[in-house]
Amino acid sequence: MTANHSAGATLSCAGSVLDLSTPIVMGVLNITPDSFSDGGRWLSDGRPDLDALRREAVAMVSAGAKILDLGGESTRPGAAPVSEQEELDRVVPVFETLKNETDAVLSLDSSSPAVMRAAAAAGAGLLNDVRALQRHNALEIAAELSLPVCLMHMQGAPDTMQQAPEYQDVVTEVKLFLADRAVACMGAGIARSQIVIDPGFCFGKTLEHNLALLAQLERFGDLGFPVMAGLSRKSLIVKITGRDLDDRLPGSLALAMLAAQRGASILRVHDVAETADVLRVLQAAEGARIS
Ligand code: 7PM
Repeated sequence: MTANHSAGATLSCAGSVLDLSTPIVMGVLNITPDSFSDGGRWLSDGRPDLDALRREAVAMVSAGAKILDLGGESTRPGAAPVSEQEELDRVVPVFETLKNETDAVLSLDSSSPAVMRAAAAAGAGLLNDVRALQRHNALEIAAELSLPVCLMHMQGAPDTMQQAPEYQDVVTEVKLFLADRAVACMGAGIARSQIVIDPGFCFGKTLEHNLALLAQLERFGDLGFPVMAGLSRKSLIVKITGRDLDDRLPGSLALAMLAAQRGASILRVHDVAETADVLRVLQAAEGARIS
């Protein structure tokens, strides 16, 4: 049974309303030179390749993506920090271009308040922060922008988070962190209905930690917020299957199915069409069981 705790939930994203009563797909467009899976694909000479991004965005939306996640800072392990100006130069032109190209919600993957403000002005409909709005002024700016926010858990920082991740009880600790950040958001004036939470797979987690979070993903639904899961092409697939980067699709699809069955409302993925088919099969199979 798909334990969708956000059944009936919707997310109001700057004029677009997302129906979260069944799991939806968020397509990933990393506008960075070094993101682990599509690094540099959307940049040429360090600048966004707007034609290539336009084509990919249209393709992702026609394949079923309801949200596109655009980020200018690679947050994979060991990633080099990027200046705020570089992040702005990468993402703002892309929002300005894509907002007229598709009716998908455009999500900003950033922790920088200045980038959030600029992206909102350029068409962002969702703020996705891997640091859960902990940077100075991030809470206040997010509240001022009145956009929905995704709060993700990360232990440590991208350049060191995978060296020695350690928890007493990873699920309880991650859940408590997200509950705490959600309370901080509501205290800053962000409506409860505008908050999404995300356990942050591979952000300061070993394979065992990631598998425990996936096994107990339904516990995050108890907090009453829609859950986002980003498992696509991540390192846990390599550790389980031994596959290299170009062959992580089967593992990614299996993880997407499991996350959806365990209550995830938003699946953050690189392979949109394939994941959309997985969700169609899941919903048909669950529908058969229910009826
Ligand atoms: C390691 C490998 C770290 C890949 C990060 C990545 C998430 C995200 C990213 C996630 C939310 C990549 C990702 N992952 N935002 N941004 N949840 N909310 O695809 O799991 O490069 S970055």
